[in-house]
Amino acid sequence: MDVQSELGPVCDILLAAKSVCLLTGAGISAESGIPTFRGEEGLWKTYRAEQLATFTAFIQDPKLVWEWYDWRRGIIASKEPNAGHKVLAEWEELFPHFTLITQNIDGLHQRAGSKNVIELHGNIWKNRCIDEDTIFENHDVPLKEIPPHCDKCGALLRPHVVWFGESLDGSILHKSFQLSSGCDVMFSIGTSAVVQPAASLPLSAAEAGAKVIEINPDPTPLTGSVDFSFRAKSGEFLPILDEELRRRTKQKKG
Ligand code: BJW
Repeated sequence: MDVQSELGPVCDILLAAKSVCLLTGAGISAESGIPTFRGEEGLWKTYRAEQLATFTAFIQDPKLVWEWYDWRRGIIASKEPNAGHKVLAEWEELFPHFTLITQNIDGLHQRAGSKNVIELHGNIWKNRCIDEDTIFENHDVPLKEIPPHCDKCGALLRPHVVWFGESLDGSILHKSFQLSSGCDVMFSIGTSAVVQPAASLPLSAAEAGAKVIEINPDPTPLTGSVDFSFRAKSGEFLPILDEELRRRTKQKKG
């Protein structure tokens, strides 16, 4: 889709929208230098998902799984939010009803200034006791103990993230579907749209009548069902869209 010719219609839709909802994935953090999961540079190229991102894998070898998370925490801690994260943080003020739902566990949206972020797959800076479910925030890089144990009961701690085969938090998921199916415009940004149930959020928005806009350098299973698909990097495209939106808003006012 040609960016320049489609920018106008997208701005018109956004300026008329009462509520805007976004789903982000690993691609929005790619320009910050954080590896995505799939694709040429993806994390699964080096490690098989089943080896590391399941509870079974964790119980079989907690040290290996924690070493992987410790490595990723080190990468994330050394990176900064990019222009895409920053635009979305500013959009909290721009749109009266704005919802940011992310599959990412890296916390970069919050570091860019986003205040209300719905985290579908958890957060890498939180650890959870496997016996009592107590959650501990932990920003140590590297971790002091691998695998770490609960200060209260001594049981193993696990990363507070959602692994394959695990259910997402019911209330978070319910709220996400409610918001996506009630919005006027839904964005799908930097996600391969293959992991369920997150990938169904833009579809639920489309089914409820929202306009759906995808931003991704590559096509995804969602591409054929959206209204606009911009083949672009989010850190480059979002600032262009933001500038055009603000220019038109100013023009309208005066
Ligand atoms: C750029 C860019 C730039 C690059 N700008 N873009 C059917 C229905 C329901 C469930 C299933 C189903 N079939 C199978 C399932 C089970 C499974 C699933 O979906 N599997 C699929 C792989 C088929 N789902 C689950 O298990 C979920 N639980 C569940 O469904 O519970 C109920 C249930 C239980 C038991 C049995 C069945 C059902 C849980 C899913 C948890 C996902 N967890 C992970 C790991 C989190 C922790 C961690 O990080 O370590 O979440 S997996 C990984 O994938 C991570 C991500 O959040 C998630 C999505 O990945 P994402 O963000 O899309 O990244 P990529 O790498 O895939 O894509 C990046 C994109 O960016 C690419 O498209 C690039 O082109 C693009 N990009 N540069 C913009 N600059």
